[in-house]
Amino acid sequence: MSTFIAACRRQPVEHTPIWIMRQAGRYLPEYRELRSRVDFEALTHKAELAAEVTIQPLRRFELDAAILFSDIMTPVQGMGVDLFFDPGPVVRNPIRTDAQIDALPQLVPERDVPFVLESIKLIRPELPRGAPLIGFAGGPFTLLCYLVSGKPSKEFGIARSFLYSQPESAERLLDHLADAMAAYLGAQAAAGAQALMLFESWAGLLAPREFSRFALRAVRRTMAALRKRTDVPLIYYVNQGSALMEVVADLDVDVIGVDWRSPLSQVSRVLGPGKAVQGNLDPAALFAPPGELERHADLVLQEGRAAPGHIFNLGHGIWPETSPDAVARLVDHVHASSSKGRR
Ligand code: 1CP
Repeated sequence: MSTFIAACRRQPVEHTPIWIMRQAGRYLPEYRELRSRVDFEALTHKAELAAEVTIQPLRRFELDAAILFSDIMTPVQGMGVDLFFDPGPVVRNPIRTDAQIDALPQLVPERDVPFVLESIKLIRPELPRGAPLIGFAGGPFTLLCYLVSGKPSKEFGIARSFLYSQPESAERLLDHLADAMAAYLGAQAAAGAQALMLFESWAGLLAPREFSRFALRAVRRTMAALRKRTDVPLIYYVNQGSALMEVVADLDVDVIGVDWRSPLSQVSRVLGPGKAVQGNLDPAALFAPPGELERHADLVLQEGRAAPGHIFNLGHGIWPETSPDAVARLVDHVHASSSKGRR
């Protein structure tokens, strides 16, 4: 079994596995080169190109997992929502009425996003070192943020006020997205994805009560459906979720991913012995001078030893300005340092 899957399952590992959120993308010269010729949507819609971009970071670095190159809005496009990327997702007609919610079709992945499943099949045999492939989707609430607000935003005020002004409509939309993402992730596992991750990038916008009522209720629905369908590890990434750990502790997933704001030992204490943790170096730490970066990585490794399983990662996506050399040093250091201090 790969170190990544073993750590997800809270089993002993010979070194702490590491992968990097947004590892395929704009900080890599080979991605920028391809991207200068092909627009982002074409990259995500052409199975061969998405497969190539997925594999790029694993050729350069000894990463322990690959993540499918796609976007959280790709299945939403597959449901017929008209949107474009600039560079974040922009929805031409934001969804704010019951009529729009009721008109959303259910996602049939094999019909609506066949290129995603095709790229998974192309990627699997090409991955170096037998690295496992992570499939992913956006958390229903994070998708709602983009669908209702219509574009990226710091506070997503329009989406958040929607929860208060039209709570029942919000729940209907979330249920629909929860079912669509269960179908989408289930199809990814069937096509060969070896772990599934749900990104709740905007979890931290909500207080625990609203997070539970809206975001978590929908995620439970997705994860419960997936547990019936597949036995691959399930990961829930909760960005800016320090105040939300108590309420996610009883979610039926294998791994909780967190940002850099709380130490992993503290996160794990709240989550308990049934959850592995993933994270949580500040993406800004990759700008520290050599020696310092390694010291910051060691602090994360040390915190992670308090958890029953630890997958090293950044606390959020890598910045486009990051030097690939810093990534190489980080990956090699995490492997060397964690195999010395074996658990
Ligand atoms: O110009 C370009 O090349 C497009 C930039 C880009 C890229 C490289 C976008 C638009 N999406 C992606 C790929 C992507 N998106 C991946 C695969 C790459 C990898 O991880 O290796 C993944 C997993 C995502 C997921 C994603 N998209 C999230 C969740 C993760 C996170 O960072 O929080 C979110 C919130 C999005 C929305 C989105 N799509 C693109 C951008 C620039 C954004 C963020 C917009 C915002 O700030 O609100």
